[in-house]
Amino acid sequence: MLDERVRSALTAETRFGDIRLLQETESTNQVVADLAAEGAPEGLVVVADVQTRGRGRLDRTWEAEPGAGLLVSVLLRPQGLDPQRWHLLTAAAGLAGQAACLEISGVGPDLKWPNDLLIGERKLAGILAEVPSPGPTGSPAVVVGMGLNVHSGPPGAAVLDQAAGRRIGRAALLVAWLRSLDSLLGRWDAVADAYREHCATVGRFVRVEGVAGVYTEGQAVGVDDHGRLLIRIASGDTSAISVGDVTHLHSAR
Ligand code: BT5
Repeated sequence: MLDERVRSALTAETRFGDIRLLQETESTNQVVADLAAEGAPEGLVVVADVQTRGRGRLDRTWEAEPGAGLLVSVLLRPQGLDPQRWHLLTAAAGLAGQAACLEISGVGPDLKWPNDLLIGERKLAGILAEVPSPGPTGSPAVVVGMGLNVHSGPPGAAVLDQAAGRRIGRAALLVAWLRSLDSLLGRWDAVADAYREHCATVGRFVRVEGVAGVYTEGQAVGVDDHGRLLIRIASGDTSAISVGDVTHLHSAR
């Protein structure tokens, strides 16, 4: 999937020098989490053709036929970044996904809070950030994984090949994502600003289903410094949501 020239360029220019390509695994996030617990350094990348237990948030699954999508996880060790701002790692991965799609396929998906890339209202990609045990080094670890439908996806999902009208290379997309992610990491204020600017949820009327099945409806008016979605509800008050599934209802008029 990656030739030597590309690998050495990534090693020279980014933190992502150690890229492991697997045919099949349970979950690339799990592989990276296990290696993090053994002390692997920041920059490890694991890519798989197929996952037997690809996961989403809240015990959900990520589905992808063998070879159909980009299934990738990276190990980050965000030294010096307040854990309250670790949501910026998900934001950076989403912004990098958007940039990589645009660069390689000409299609620029929308970012939906907190962790999706959409084409229209269909989901193209999802991002999952998990905090494994930091390992023997004691330095903090965050695994950031992305699943992106390149050649096909489950019914109702967006697929990059279809949106672009041609076959898109998974390797090119991977390299563009890693380069873009590398350039964003550490520029935390810029990531926060770019996320607010590019997040298509902000400005929309939305319904959010929270963890306990509690619904909040209103206009999304921003994302705060903790990564929470701010919703202006009917009473005029603002509600801050940290975890939930958003449905975009209609645009602001
Ligand atoms: C996510 O969760 O969207 C995060 C998905 C992260 C997957 C990557 S793949 C590489 C790495 N290794 C892993 O094990 N995981 C990461 P969430 O927001 O909870 O959305 C999950 C929901 O998306 C599912 O319940 C389905 O409804 C839907 N879904 C599953 N597979 C999909 C696909 N291929 N395309 C679009 N939607 C999908």
